[in-house]
Amino acid sequence: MMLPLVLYDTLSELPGKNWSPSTAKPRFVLSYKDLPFVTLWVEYSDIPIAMKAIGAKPNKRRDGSDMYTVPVLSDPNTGALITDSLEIASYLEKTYPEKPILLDNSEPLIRAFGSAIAGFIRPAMKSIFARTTEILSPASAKFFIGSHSADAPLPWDASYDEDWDLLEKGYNIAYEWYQKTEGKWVMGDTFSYADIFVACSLLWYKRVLKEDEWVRISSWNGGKWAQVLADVEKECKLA
Ligand SMILES: N[C@@H](CCC(=O)N[C@@H](CS)C(=O)NCC(=O)O)C(=O)O
Repeated sequence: MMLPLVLYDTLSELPGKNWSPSTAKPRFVLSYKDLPFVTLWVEYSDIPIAMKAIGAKPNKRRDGSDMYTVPVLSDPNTGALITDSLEIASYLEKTYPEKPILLDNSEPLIRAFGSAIAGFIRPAMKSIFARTTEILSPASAKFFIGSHSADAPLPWDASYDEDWDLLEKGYNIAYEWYQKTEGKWVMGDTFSYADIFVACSLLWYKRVLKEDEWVRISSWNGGKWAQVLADVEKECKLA
Protein backbone atom coordinates (compact mmCIF):
# COMPACT_ATOMS: atom_id res chain seq x y z
CA MET A 1 0.00 0.00 0.00
CA MET A 2 1.19 3.46 -0.83
CA LEU A 3 2.53 5.55 2.07
CA PRO A 4 1.65 9.24 2.19
CA LEU A 5 4.27 11.59 0.81
CA VAL A 6 5.47 14.40 3.06
CA LEU A 7 5.44 18.00 1.85
CA TYR A 8 7.45 20.56 3.83
CA ASP A 9 5.61 23.86 3.55
CA THR A 10 5.94 27.19 5.34
CA LEU A 11 3.16 28.82 7.32
CA SER A 12 1.68 32.26 7.83
CA GLU A 13 -0.57 33.68 10.50
CA LEU A 14 -3.54 33.54 8.09
CA PRO A 15 -6.34 31.01 8.64
CA GLY A 16 -5.39 27.91 6.68
CA LYS A 17 -1.70 28.80 7.10
CA ASN A 18 -0.58 28.55 3.44
CA TRP A 19 0.68 31.52 1.41
CA SER A 20 3.82 30.56 -0.55
CA PRO A 21 3.62 30.22 -4.35
CA SER A 22 6.61 27.86 -4.37
CA THR A 23 5.09 25.34 -1.96
CA ALA A 24 1.63 25.67 -3.51
CA LYS A 25 2.96 24.17 -6.75
CA PRO A 26 3.75 20.69 -5.35
CA ARG A 27 0.55 20.82 -3.28
CA PHE A 28 -1.43 21.35 -6.50
CA VAL A 29 0.48 18.61 -8.32
CA LEU A 30 0.07 16.07 -5.50
CA SER A 31 -3.63 16.80 -5.27
CA TYR A 32 -4.13 16.72 -9.06
CA LYS A 33 -2.42 13.35 -9.27
CA ASP A 34 -4.52 12.00 -6.36
CA LEU A 35 -1.39 11.16 -4.38
CA PRO A 36 -1.81 10.85 -0.61
CA PHE A 37 0.31 13.40 1.27
CA VAL A 38 0.73 15.13 4.60
CA THR A 39 1.99 18.66 5.10
CA LEU A 40 4.63 19.53 7.69
CA TRP A 41 4.55 23.25 8.44
CA VAL A 42 7.87 24.98 9.03
CA GLU A 43 8.19 28.49 10.46
CA TYR A 44 9.90 30.64 7.78
CA SER A 45 12.73 31.60 10.14
CA ASP A 46 13.37 27.89 10.86
CA ILE A 47 13.63 26.78 7.20
CA PRO A 48 17.46 26.54 7.06
CA ILE A 49 17.83 24.66 10.34
CA ALA A 50 14.83 22.36 9.72
CA MET A 51 15.80 21.47 6.14
CA LYS A 52 19.42 20.89 7.09
CA ALA A 53 18.26 18.64 9.93
CA ILE A 54 16.31 16.33 7.57
CA GLY A 55 19.25 16.19 5.16
CA ALA A 56 17.60 18.15 2.34
CA LYS A 57 19.84 19.51 -0.39
CA PRO A 58 20.29 23.28 -0.40
CA ASN A 59 18.97 25.32 -3.29
CA LYS A 60 21.01 28.09 -4.95
CA ARG A 61 20.62 31.84 -4.60
CA ARG A 62 20.96 33.94 -7.75
CA ASP A 63 24.60 34.66 -6.81
CA GLY A 64 25.26 30.90 -6.65
CA SER A 65 25.50 30.63 -2.84
CA ASP A 66 23.62 27.90 -0.91
CA MET A 67 20.16 28.55 0.48
CA TYR A 68 17.90 26.06 2.24
CA THR A 69 14.36 26.35 0.93
CA VAL A 70 10.94 24.77 1.01
CA PRO A 71 9.20 23.09 -0.68
CA VAL A 72 10.97 19.83 0.05
CA LEU A 73 9.23 16.55 -0.69
CA SER A 74 9.98 13.30 1.09
CA ASP A 75 8.67 10.13 -0.53
CA PRO A 76 8.80 7.19 1.90
CA ASN A 77 7.82 4.84 -0.95
CA THR A 78 11.11 5.39 -2.76
CA GLY A 79 13.33 7.10 -0.16
CA ALA A 80 13.59 10.23 -2.34
CA LEU A 81 14.08 13.64 -0.70
CA ILE A 82 13.69 16.40 -3.27
CA THR A 83 14.32 20.15 -2.97
CA ASP A 84 12.78 22.76 -5.31
CA SER A 85 9.26 22.97 -6.71
CA LEU A 86 10.27 22.25 -10.32
CA GLU A 87 12.46 19.32 -9.34
CA ILE A 88 9.55 17.98 -7.29
CA ALA A 89 7.17 18.32 -10.26
CA SER A 90 9.67 16.53 -12.45
CA TYR A 91 10.16 13.75 -9.87
CA LEU A 92 6.43 13.27 -9.38
CA GLU A 93 5.85 13.11 -13.12
CA LYS A 94 8.51 10.42 -13.60
CA THR A 95 7.57 8.40 -10.52
CA TYR A 96 3.78 8.77 -10.76
CA PRO A 97 3.09 9.32 -14.49
CA GLU A 98 -0.68 8.96 -14.27
CA LYS A 99 -2.53 12.27 -14.79
CA PRO A 100 0.48 13.91 -16.47
CA ILE A 101 1.35 17.58 -16.01
CA LEU A 102 4.51 17.72 -18.16
CA LEU A 103 3.16 16.00 -21.26
CA ASP A 104 4.97 15.24 -24.51
CA ASN A 105 8.40 16.35 -23.31
CA SER A 106 7.02 19.81 -22.57
CA GLU A 107 9.15 20.22 -19.42
CA PRO A 108 11.82 22.48 -21.03
CA LEU A 109 9.16 24.74 -22.56
CA ILE A 110 7.14 24.86 -19.35
CA ARG A 111 10.31 25.76 -17.42
CA ALA A 112 10.92 28.65 -19.85
CA PHE A 113 7.27 29.71 -19.57
CA GLY A 114 7.62 29.75 -15.76
CA SER A 115 10.71 31.97 -15.99
CA ALA A 116 8.84 34.39 -18.25
CA ILE A 117 5.92 34.64 -15.81
CA ALA A 118 8.38 35.18 -12.92
CA GLY A 119 9.92 37.99 -15.00
CA PHE A 120 6.50 39.67 -15.30
CA ILE A 121 6.09 39.57 -11.52
CA ARG A 122 9.58 40.83 -10.62
CA PRO A 123 8.94 44.59 -11.17
CA ALA A 124 6.20 44.47 -8.50
CA MET A 125 8.15 42.29 -6.09
CA LYS A 126 8.77 44.93 -3.42
CA SER A 127 5.04 45.59 -3.02
CA ILE A 128 4.21 41.89 -2.81
CA PHE A 129 7.11 41.25 -0.42
CA ALA A 130 5.91 44.13 1.78
CA ARG A 131 2.48 42.49 2.05
CA THR A 132 4.06 39.06 2.64
CA THR A 133 5.89 40.33 5.73
CA GLU A 134 2.52 41.41 7.15
CA ILE A 135 1.13 37.87 7.29
CA LEU A 136 4.23 36.19 8.81
CA SER A 137 5.14 35.99 12.49
CA PRO A 138 7.47 38.83 13.61
CA ALA A 139 10.50 36.49 13.68
CA SER A 140 9.73 35.12 10.22
CA ALA A 141 9.02 38.57 8.78
CA LYS A 142 12.46 39.69 9.98
CA PHE A 143 14.07 36.60 8.48
CA PHE A 144 12.18 37.07 5.19
CA ILE A 145 13.43 40.66 4.91
CA GLY A 146 17.01 39.53 5.61
CA SER A 147 16.74 36.79 3.01
CA HIS A 148 15.23 38.92 0.20
CA SER A 149 16.64 42.41 0.66
CA ALA A 150 19.81 41.70 -1.32
CA ASP A 151 17.69 40.92 -4.42
CA ALA A 152 15.00 43.53 -3.71
CA PRO A 153 16.68 46.36 -1.76
CA LEU A 154 14.67 48.01 1.06
CA PRO A 155 12.50 49.99 1.58
CA TRP A 156 9.51 47.87 0.62
CA ASP A 157 6.15 49.57 0.40
CA ALA A 158 2.97 48.19 -1.10
CA SER A 159 1.48 51.62 -1.85
CA TYR A 160 3.31 52.19 -5.14
CA ASP A 161 0.72 52.43 -7.88
CA GLU A 162 3.47 52.09 -10.49
CA ASP A 163 4.24 48.59 -9.21
CA TRP A 164 0.69 47.42 -9.88
CA ASP A 165 0.82 49.06 -13.33
CA LEU A 166 4.03 47.18 -14.14
CA LEU A 167 2.49 43.93 -12.95
CA GLU A 168 -0.57 44.57 -15.11
CA LYS A 169 1.65 45.06 -18.17
CA GLY A 170 3.16 41.62 -17.58
CA TYR A 171 -0.25 40.01 -17.20
CA ASN A 172 -1.43 41.68 -20.41
CA ILE A 173 1.29 39.74 -22.22
CA ALA A 174 0.32 36.51 -20.46
CA TYR A 175 -3.28 37.20 -21.48
CA GLU A 176 -2.27 37.47 -25.13
CA TRP A 177 -0.57 34.10 -24.81
CA TYR A 178 -3.72 32.52 -23.36
CA GLN A 179 -5.71 34.00 -26.26
CA LYS A 180 -3.56 32.06 -28.74
CA THR A 181 -5.23 28.77 -27.86
CA GLU A 182 -8.78 27.56 -27.78
CA GLY A 183 -9.74 26.08 -24.45
CA LYS A 184 -9.11 27.47 -21.01
CA TRP A 185 -5.55 26.25 -20.41
CA VAL A 186 -2.18 27.52 -21.68
CA MET A 187 -2.01 24.37 -23.82
CA GLY A 188 -5.61 24.66 -25.05
CA ASP A 189 -7.67 21.77 -23.72
CA THR A 190 -4.65 20.16 -22.07
CA PHE A 191 -4.11 20.99 -18.40
CA SER A 192 -0.43 21.23 -17.46
CA TYR A 193 2.11 22.46 -14.95
CA ALA A 194 2.13 25.78 -16.85
CA ASP A 195 -1.37 26.50 -15.54
CA ILE A 196 -0.33 25.46 -12.03
CA PHE A 197 2.57 27.90 -12.31
CA VAL A 198 0.27 30.81 -13.21
CA ALA A 199 -2.30 29.89 -10.55
CA CYS A 200 0.19 29.63 -7.70
CA SER A 201 1.39 33.23 -8.15
CA LEU A 202 -2.24 34.35 -8.22
CA LEU A 203 -2.88 32.40 -5.06
CA TRP A 204 0.04 34.23 -3.42
CA TYR A 205 -1.53 37.61 -4.29
CA LYS A 206 -4.94 36.53 -3.11
CA ARG A 207 -3.52 35.32 0.19
CA VAL A 208 -1.19 38.21 1.08
CA LEU A 209 -2.56 41.33 -0.63
CA LYS A 210 -5.24 43.63 0.75
CA GLU A 211 -8.73 42.91 -0.55
CA ASP A 212 -8.78 45.98 -2.85
CA GLU A 213 -5.38 45.06 -4.34
CA TRP A 214 -6.58 41.57 -5.17
CA VAL A 215 -9.85 42.96 -6.57
CA ARG A 216 -7.74 45.21 -8.82
CA ILE A 217 -5.71 42.28 -10.18
CA SER A 218 -8.88 40.19 -10.51
CA SER A 219 -10.41 42.83 -12.77
CA TRP A 220 -7.57 42.84 -15.32
CA ASN A 221 -8.20 41.23 -18.71
CA GLY A 222 -11.91 40.82 -18.07
CA GLY A 223 -11.47 38.91 -14.83
CA LYS A 224 -9.17 36.34 -16.45
CA TRP A 225 -6.87 35.86 -13.45
CA ALA A 226 -9.48 35.15 -10.79
CA GLN A 227 -10.96 32.71 -13.31
CA VAL A 228 -7.62 30.95 -13.97
CA LEU A 229 -7.07 30.55 -10.23
CA ALA A 230 -10.60 29.18 -9.71
CA ASP A 231 -10.26 26.80 -12.69
CA VAL A 232 -6.90 25.42 -11.56
CA GLU A 233 -8.07 25.01 -7.95
CA LYS A 234 -11.08 23.08 -9.21
CA GLU A 235 -9.01 20.93 -11.58
CA CYS A 236 -6.65 20.07 -8.70
CA LYS A 237 -9.54 19.49 -6.27
CA LEU A 238 -8.30 22.26 -4.02
CA ALA A 239 -11.30 24.59 -4.43
N1 LIG B 1 13.09 27.97 -6.70
C1 LIG B 1 12.64 27.51 -5.41
C2 LIG B 1 12.28 28.68 -4.53
C3 LIG B 1 11.86 28.23 -3.17
C4 LIG B 1 11.84 29.35 -2.16
O1 LIG B 1 12.36 30.47 -2.39
N2 LIG B 1 11.25 29.05 -1.03
C5 LIG B 1 11.19 30.00 0.08
C6 LIG B 1 9.88 29.81 0.80
S1 LIG B 1 8.55 30.36 -0.18
C7 LIG B 1 12.29 29.66 1.06
O2 LIG B 1 12.39 28.52 1.47
N3 LIG B 1 13.11 30.63 1.45
C8 LIG B 1 14.15 30.45 2.41
C9 LIG B 1 14.86 31.73 2.69
O3 LIG B 1 14.37 32.79 2.32
O4 LIG B 1 15.90 31.66 3.37
C10 LIG B 1 11.46 26.57 -5.60
O5 LIG B 1 10.69 26.78 -6.55
O6 LIG B 1 11.31 25.61 -4.85
